[in-house]
Formats: sequence, structure tokens, C-alpha cells
Amino acid sequence: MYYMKRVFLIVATLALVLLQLPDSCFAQHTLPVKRPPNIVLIVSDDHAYQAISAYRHDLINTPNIDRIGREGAIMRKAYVTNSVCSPSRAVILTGKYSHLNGLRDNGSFFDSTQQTFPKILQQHGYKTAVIGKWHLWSAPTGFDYWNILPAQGHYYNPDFIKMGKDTAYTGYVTDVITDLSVQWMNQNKQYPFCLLLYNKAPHRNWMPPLKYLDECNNHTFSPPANFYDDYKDRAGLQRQHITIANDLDLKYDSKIICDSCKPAAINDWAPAEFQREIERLTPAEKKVWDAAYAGEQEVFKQLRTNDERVRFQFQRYMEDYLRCIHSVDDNTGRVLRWLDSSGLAGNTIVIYMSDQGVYLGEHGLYDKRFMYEESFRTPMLIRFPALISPAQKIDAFALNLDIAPTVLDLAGITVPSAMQGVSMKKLLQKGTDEHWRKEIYYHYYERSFGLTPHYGIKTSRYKLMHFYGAVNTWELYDLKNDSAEMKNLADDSKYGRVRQELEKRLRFWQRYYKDPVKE
Ligand SMILES: [Ca+2]
Repeated sequence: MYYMKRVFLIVATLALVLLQLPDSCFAQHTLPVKRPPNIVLIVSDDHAYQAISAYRHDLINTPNIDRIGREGAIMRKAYVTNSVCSPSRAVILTGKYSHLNGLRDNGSFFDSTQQTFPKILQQHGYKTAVIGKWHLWSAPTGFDYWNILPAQGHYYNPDFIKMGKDTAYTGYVTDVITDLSVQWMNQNKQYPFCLLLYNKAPHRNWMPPLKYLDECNNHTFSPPANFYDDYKDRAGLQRQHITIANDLDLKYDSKIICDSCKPAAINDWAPAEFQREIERLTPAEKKVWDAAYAGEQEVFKQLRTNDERVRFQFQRYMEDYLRCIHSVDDNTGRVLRWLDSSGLAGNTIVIYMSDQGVYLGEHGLYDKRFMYEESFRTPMLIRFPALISPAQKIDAFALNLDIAPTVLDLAGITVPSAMQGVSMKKLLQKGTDEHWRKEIYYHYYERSFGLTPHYGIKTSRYKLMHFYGAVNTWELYDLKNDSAEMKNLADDSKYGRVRQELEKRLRFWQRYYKDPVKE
């Protein structure tokens, strides 16, 4: 007992002496060199913010994605600069608008010789990897490891291109991407690492994991209030072919085998594509699939009116879309739990986002591309315990353009001046930043699916868009009174001055971002 007391006294005295030493002593002699943070950037494909319970709670429960926001920040007003897959991915990598990074539409090749944030991290000693849907056509550069889906990839038993070599895996694509990601992090955890975990899901044609094929069967989804939008005074909407009513394929999208049903001209490729997808299932898996959709075939046969058919296709879309997201959420949870168990969670930046938002029936649509809110926005949740206090709800206009500069800044690396995005460091740290952008500039170029190129500006209250090319029309919305963007006020004289001011600001941002604007 006597010795125990002596040992205690000696330890206590030593502790007191150490506590009184100036901080610099510790800094110079005892603290290890601070390791740069790891980065895990999860980008899903076409994940609407409406289908994340942290944003909207009545469609699906996504506890794992929500956890990122609960333990960090949820960006409640995050947007993209060009709402379509490849262009948004190029913006994320480069921190530059499409006209400067060169990738304006899904058909273009990414110039892989240009500067990207993974390249810069690699130059600063990071191990870097991209796993999953790449969709930039040129081979990835700036990565120590890459294992990507060819083009859009497949949902079942997917093919991959691993460091340039064709390979294939058994299983469901979202599980496989996460398996490979966890494996790679495990192998590289002794280094600072940056992982781009790029999901294919929940992209069209929404093929769910077999284990969730029966989910949502007992729930009827209500179409949004503007599902039957008549597109009055909006030429861009009148010309598009991305409606649930007319442009979804029964077989490819709704999984209904109807031999007498002819695909619409825009979907003439879809039935064959569906066949290729379904043939990837093993005979045992195909049995599970057929059994799960047998009930849907029966419901389809009972439909009598066109509106019943449209609502049925909306229901089918929602069911399969949300089933895919359930798996994305499960797998996001696996990544978070791996970070917990490896002890790296505290010093790892985790970002969950999508390449852009998507319509879940708003304006009667199922796709993206337009500058209307649902596809212009993206979910974005960021956790970094070393900097961000828990449960931050941030309403500043964040952009996919800001990811590259933010990641570099948080890693302690100088952001190249050529990047057009802005580091969100202060915003994340303090929750607000009085100097943050108050307006967003947008430019969409692609003409597929009857879309019309357009650019525009959004402020906290208004949105002004100019559709050009096949048409020359303007749209103006007062978001305070018309958040669903149904009434085009561009030619309303009461809004003449508002439009004039917005046009001025629009031209300012075009000059600022060096967008040459070819019409
Ligand atoms: Ca996408």
C-alpha cells in the first residue's frame, strides 16, 4: 500500500510539472507531426435530395447518409453548374465550369491532362483512388488505383476496368463498389488517402438489389402537385422528352413485359438494353427477379385508362428508385463504420453528394438537365469532426464547383487560382460567411432527349433563364411566390425592372467566369 501511494505521488507530481511547462515544449518535443486529413468523396448518380430523409422525411429513411449531416454539416442549398452526369463530374474534379474544363455534355471526352484536385493531392503525398462510375471516357489520371465501370456500367454482376484491364465481379454494383473501396482504404490506411467512391445507383433504369425487390410494395406514392404541368409559356419544357407520361419505356424502365406494346421512338434502344441487363443475372437470380415482378405484370393488365397507366409508371419509378437508394444508404453506412473501427473517422473528411438532382415527378418529369430546382440542386452533406461541429445546417449557396477547392484547402494545400470554385472552409467552420456568393450562374449545353441549351442566374428570390439554339426564350420565376416554378414572368411588365437587373447580373457572371456564351 505504501509503495502504491509513493508511485501515485510521483506520477501526480510529474503530471503537475508537465502541465506547467510552456506549450512550446510539447510542440517541439512530444506532439507527432499532424497527419493531413483523409478524404472520402461519395458521389451517387442522380440521387435527388428529396430522397434523403435529412432533406425530406416522407419518401425514404436514409439513416446512414443522414448521419453524415448529423455529425457534420448539411448543405441545404447546394447546386450544380450543369445538371448532367459527365459535365458535373468534370466540374467536381477541376473546380472549373464546363466551358473551361472542356466537358460540356455527356458525349465529350474529359481532357485528362488538365489539373484536378486528386492530382494535386497525389503530388502532396496522398494515395488516391477512384472506384465506381467514372463516365468521363478518357482513362483516369492522378490516381494510384482506379477501378471503374465501363461507360454507364451494369447493376448486376458488373464489369469493371481495373487499371486499364477488363475485369468482372459477382454481386450488386453498389455492394461491389463499396467492397472494393473498403478494401482499398484498408490497404492504404497508413498513408493520407483520398478515395472517390462513385456509385452508379440510383441512375436510370433503377435496377434494385434482389433483396429489396419487395420493398415499397404496400405504399402508394402521391405524384407531386405539379405532376400534370401543362408547360404553358415555357418552350424548353414543351420540347423535352423526359416525361413520365410519354417517355418512360414499359420494359426498360417499368420492368413490364408487354409484347404488344411498342417502345416510343426515343426509346427504340431500350428493350434490347433491358434484355442485356437482365441476362446478367444467374438463372437462380432471374427466378427471384421474375417472382418479384410477377405481381406488377398482373396490376398492369388491369389498367384501363391512360391516366391509370401513367400513375402506374410513376409508382414503378418511385419503387425501384427508392430500392436502389436503400442499398446506397446501407453501403454508405459500411464506409462510416469502417472509418469508426479503423480509428480514422476523426481525421477524415466525408462528403456525400450526387452529380446532380433529379425530378421525382415534378413537372411530370423523371430526368434532370433543366435549371428548375429539383435537378439544379444536389444533396451535399459533409463531415469532418476536426473542423465542423455537429448538426450544422448551412443555407449558403454551395456548388459542385466548390468541392475541389474545399478539399484542397481542408488538406492544407494552396488552392490554384485557376479554380473557379470557392473553399467552403470558413462556411463549414462558422456556419455562415458574409462574403459568400449570393447568386449562382448555370449553363447547360446538351441537346439529347429534346432538351434545349440554356443558361441562367438564381438569386435568393428569383431565377432568370435563357433558352437558346432551336428557340430564343426567357423564363423568370419569383421563387418566393412560386417555388414550384409554374408561372413564367419573363414578359410580365410588373417584373420588367427585376428582369433587367437580373440580366445585368447574368452578364456580369458570364464575364466573371469567362463564359463566351455561344448562342
Ligand atoms: Ca447523373
